[in-house]
Amino acid sequence: MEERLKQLQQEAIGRVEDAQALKALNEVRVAYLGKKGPITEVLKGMGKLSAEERPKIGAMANDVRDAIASAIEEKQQKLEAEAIQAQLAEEGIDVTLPGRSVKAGNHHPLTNVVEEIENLFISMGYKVEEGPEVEQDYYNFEALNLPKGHPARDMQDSFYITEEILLRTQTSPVQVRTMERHAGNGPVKIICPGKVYRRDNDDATHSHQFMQIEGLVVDENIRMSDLKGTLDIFAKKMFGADREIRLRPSFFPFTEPSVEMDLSCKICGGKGCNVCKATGWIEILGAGMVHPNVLEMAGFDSKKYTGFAFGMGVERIAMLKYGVDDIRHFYTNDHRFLNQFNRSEIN
Ligand code: 2NL
Repeated sequence: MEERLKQLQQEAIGRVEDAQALKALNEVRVAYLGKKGPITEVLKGMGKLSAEERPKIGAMANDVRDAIASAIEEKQQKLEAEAIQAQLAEEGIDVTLPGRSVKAGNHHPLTNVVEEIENLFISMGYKVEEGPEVEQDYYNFEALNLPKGHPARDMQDSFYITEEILLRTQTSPVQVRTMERHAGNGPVKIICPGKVYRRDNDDATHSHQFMQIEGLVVDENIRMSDLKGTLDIFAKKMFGADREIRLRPSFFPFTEPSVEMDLSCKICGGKGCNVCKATGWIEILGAGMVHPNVLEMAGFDSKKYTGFAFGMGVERIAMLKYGVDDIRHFYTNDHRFLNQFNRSEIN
């Protein structure tokens, strides 16, 4: 019996030493110290022993069990410590590695141009007004002297939602709504930036959705010379003090007289090149004196009040300012394009 116990102790401790993982160690515990294990077996067989042998063997069996248990306990602590070390080594962070740079976004070039134009007019006392993109036929057309059936409001050219509701084709409805709010009292001095929509096939110079900025001044004694002076300041501040403007007669249903404004070409200095098509002038916006019908429909007395208005496509202005050759660059979100317009580098 003594021999058997010594042998068990040796065997168990050998297996504890061999165990390389907590799972294997637990198997050793179950095998030697479990209810069906050999030590329990020995203790069960004590009844057959003589009275003097019994306490000796009993004490020895307890010692063997304690020795195995403490060997297991010791090994378990060692394996657990090793497991933590291994995990730490694997999850370790090398704080000496160089960091990954976080790419900061920047403002879209159209946002930059809109804000630049806004600030320019704010400095001349204008207020910025915005309004709905889904608009009533009345505000988009009728109130602008474009009655139903007018050839300039072809159904084919607009995105209609119902007979009376459409996506605005210009930002003028915002100006009409603002004039209505003034209830016949001047002055009105506003610019209206925003998205507009036209049924058109997209190409290098056309987009079915684009941005427009319109300006409107209504007061007593507003004259064509006020319009010309305002546009001249705008052109020089936006494109450089060396630029000239020229006004050509044109037609819009909502202004009378109507003009188109050209900017002197910087590329050829007026001699004639590709961009100005050998004329020395580049067309950049439309304008005119507000049509009396438009003033009257919005509640203004056209004998007392006069006004001027102008409208420009923001993309066209941005293309001329930065030499962009395709309007679609503004909408396709190619970072190689967008990253060239970092605001801190432009302003
Ligand atoms: C263009 C021309 C223009 C206006 C817009 C306007 C607004 C009111 C009354 C009268 Cl409420 N006129 N706006 C006037 C002339 C031209 O836009 O080529 N835009 C891209």
